[in-house]
Amino acid sequence: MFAFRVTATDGKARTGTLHTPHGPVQTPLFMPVGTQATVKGLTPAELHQVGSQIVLANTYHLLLRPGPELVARLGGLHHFAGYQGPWLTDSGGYQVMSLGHMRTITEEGVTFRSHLNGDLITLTPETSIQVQEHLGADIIMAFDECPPYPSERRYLEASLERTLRWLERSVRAQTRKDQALFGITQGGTDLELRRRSTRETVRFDLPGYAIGGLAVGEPKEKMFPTVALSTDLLPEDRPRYLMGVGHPEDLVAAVGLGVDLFDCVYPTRTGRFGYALVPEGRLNLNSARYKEDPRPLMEDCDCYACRTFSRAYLTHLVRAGEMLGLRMLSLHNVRYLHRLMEAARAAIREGRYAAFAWAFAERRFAGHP
Ligand code: PRF
Ligand code: ZN
Repeated sequence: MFAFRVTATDGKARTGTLHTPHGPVQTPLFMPVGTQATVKGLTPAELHQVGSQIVLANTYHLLLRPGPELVARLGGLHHFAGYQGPWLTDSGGYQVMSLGHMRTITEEGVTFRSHLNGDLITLTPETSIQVQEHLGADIIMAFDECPPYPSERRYLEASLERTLRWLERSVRAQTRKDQALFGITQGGTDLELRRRSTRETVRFDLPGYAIGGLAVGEPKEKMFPTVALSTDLLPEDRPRYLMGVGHPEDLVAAVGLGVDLFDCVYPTRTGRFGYALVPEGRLNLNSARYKEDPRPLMEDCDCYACRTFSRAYLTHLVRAGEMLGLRMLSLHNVRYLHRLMEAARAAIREGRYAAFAWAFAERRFAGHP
């Protein structure tokens, strides 16, 4: 049900198809984040139109509100949220650490106060999997602990060992056969610990693996060697998901290292802050710089915003605080990342990924918007 077929490789980069109960998806793939079971500001029809293939939702948020039983009663995420394509849910551990108040980690799980009403809540591997079974995503994530950066080696080690024990409990807790459970590696950027975490995680023979614990503030020259080590150790026939990574230049580099899946709030969040992604970087539409610019955000973009509106009009909407402006920037930004991954897939198929990455870097780091 979750077959993953690599159809072409170019160096370490691969392109392929991941099958899910709600249809196949093409990798490498960027997955937009729909924390509250909605990609902020975009309808399912718009997601479809910009080429989204999987949407990510968060256990932490949906556990607090509206509650997993309610979502289950209303047909799971696919029906509740009206998006019929594949979904992925994150397990909640990471969001507890970044959003929860007064959290304590024990062997049992993580106890925290709800940021909504102060209720005391405990999330364990068992409850995380149970919640994710209620939500009904196609891909669910093991319950893990993502240590902050920097953390002491002793802490990273204890945390990765605990994450492995939690993985075993997550696997045991799974009862549905129509959801793929992905394991998550930890170990920070300590290569020896990351090697241990990856080797032990792979022993569970899961349908996919995520590289966790990165993009938490470490320098890029520590993140990429960790990604490279991880993709060397992960099995070739399973999808590899680099969690929380979403800047265009990081996607291009990580695809070159053999990563297949990504998620990040970056395109939608930066859009809501008034920024448009372009090959040279970002346009800041809060500024007056483009207020009389008749061009679209991006000359060759096929998104609705670029086909319909000028930079001048979008600048007006953003500066006036109109919601259409922020919606259009999110739409364009998500489309931008999907097109970037489409171009990466074509380059891999045609054996020119290195040239593609160089051309991208040249425009991104030496180009003028
Ligand atoms: N674990 C989980 N979700 C995540 C991460 C992680 O380590 C990251 C890492 N930045 C993003 N989202 N479960
Ligand atoms: Zn566009």
